[in-house]
Amino acid sequence: MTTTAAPAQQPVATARIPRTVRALIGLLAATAAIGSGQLVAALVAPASAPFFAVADTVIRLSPPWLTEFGKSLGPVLDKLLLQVGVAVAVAAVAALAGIVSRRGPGPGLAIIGGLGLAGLAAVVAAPAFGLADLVAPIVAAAVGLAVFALLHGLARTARAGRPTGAGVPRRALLIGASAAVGAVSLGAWTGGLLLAGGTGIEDSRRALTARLAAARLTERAPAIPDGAAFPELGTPTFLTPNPAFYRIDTALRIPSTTAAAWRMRVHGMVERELTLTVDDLLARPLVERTVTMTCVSNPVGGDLVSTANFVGVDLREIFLDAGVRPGADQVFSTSLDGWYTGTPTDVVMEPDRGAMLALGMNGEALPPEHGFPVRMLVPGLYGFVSATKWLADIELTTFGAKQGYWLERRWAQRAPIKTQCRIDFPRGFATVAAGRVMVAGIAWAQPSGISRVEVRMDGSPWREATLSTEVNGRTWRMWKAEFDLSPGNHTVQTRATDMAGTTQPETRAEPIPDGASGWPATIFTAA
Ligand SMILES: Nc1nc2c(c(=O)[nH]1)N[C@H]1C(S)=C(S)[C@@H](COP(=O)(O)O)O[C@H]1N2
Ligand SMILES: [Mo]
Repeated sequence: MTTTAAPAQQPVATARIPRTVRALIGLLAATAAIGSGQLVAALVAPASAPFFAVADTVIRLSPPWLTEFGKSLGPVLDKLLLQVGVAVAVAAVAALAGIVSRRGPGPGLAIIGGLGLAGLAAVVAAPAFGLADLVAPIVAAAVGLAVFALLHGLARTARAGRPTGAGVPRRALLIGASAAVGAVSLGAWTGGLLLAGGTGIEDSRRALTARLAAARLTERAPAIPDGAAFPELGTPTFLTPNPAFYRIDTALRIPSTTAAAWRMRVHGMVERELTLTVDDLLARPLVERTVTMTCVSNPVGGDLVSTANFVGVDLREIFLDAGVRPGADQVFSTSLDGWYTGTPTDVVMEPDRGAMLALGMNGEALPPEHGFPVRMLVPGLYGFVSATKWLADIELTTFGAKQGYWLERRWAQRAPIKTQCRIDFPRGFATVAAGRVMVAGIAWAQPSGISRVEVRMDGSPWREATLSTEVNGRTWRMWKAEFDLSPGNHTVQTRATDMAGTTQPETRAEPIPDGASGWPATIFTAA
């Protein structure tokens, strides 16, 4: 920077601010806006932080190639990368706002205002929008505009070199103000994140867990019998502990709606619109069902499959109360974080299907990451067309009228879970002791159940495996088969058959569009 001339004579309004300083002013304004938005949201309405609302909107609007790329990164890295991406984009626009404001702050204010409007629009468009949600984006926009105007003004007069009335050099004032704005903004940002990520719903979860424990169930899941699983042989335990239950979703932040605040409309093509609260659900007959859930993205041999005892209400009964109009072939459900999917109405209405609105999972209220306070569950359908977490709304409609999030991204409309099995022992490329080897694994064929699992070693004839004690058709079933193995490399292969006698096809298919198929195989060594 050169400050050799006598700038005191220069008129304030025409003083030039160096480009990097201008860019920095834009960045500080955006940081102040995001930080204040985060803090105010945490204090007023946690779901209304404009930065997250914009990132959620990106998820809602992103094209198939982007979501598939995201999924390939896994459930943590994809979300981190998305947030970094949105932050970089906002930073670029904010820097531009500063750069284009060569003389007056007008152009930059217009751009910062535009960012503010984008945040506001994203918050308003969120599925669970309420009036209180307006506060954070409005405060954020106002703070962003004010910081931009203030720092831009200071920078112009700093270049003009005039001292302040108090004798403080303008330049020092600009640097001090910028540092203060930066520090306060980052503080507000972190504070807001910590507050929102804290124990907001833990009290509510604890209270709901206690109410579920005290509730009388009209349908109890029978105790899991001994011999339902072979964990000593390498299979999973029959019930998956909640922390180990697989997790798949597009949610950047876990919605923090408490059980007391939760309410959901059942509307659309129904005779009687219903508005349900958690109290309403607890006043209905409560059922407990053991269900195995799986994700359509689970590859052959994959681990996106888990089992739990779910407690909740029967979804068919609710729809019978609402009166589903003829032609309403789609149950369109939306979550508090803005995800949405369509479930075939005829499947939900099957008397024996066991579709439910679940509140409890393995003896506690739903864990936050598995849908607290209420999620949907339809045994036998992949999660992406049935298992909406953080349920916000159910509309009876037609498949012609609207499409679910993954259907828009080329995944299937109807997606029954394919009969499948997995080899858990031996692990691929493992070395086991030669001689007697017990091969073991799991199989599932919801809703009918597994009637047979066959195993073959090194291409020899199929042998029928021993099945574990059956729990119900909606759950996985374990299998085991003993072989006498000579030292060397071996390949073991399996195939499962459902209760109707249909064996899973050998044809390999990738998960997209409606689930992976093919006989699993494992290569290992006996030594
Ligand atoms: N709100 C919401 N619900 C959702 C999803 C989501 O992205 N958002 N993903 C679905 C998918 S693809 C699956 S497989 C299941 C996974 O449920 P889990 O994470 O409890 O295992 O949730 C379903 N429900
Ligand atoms: Mo899924």
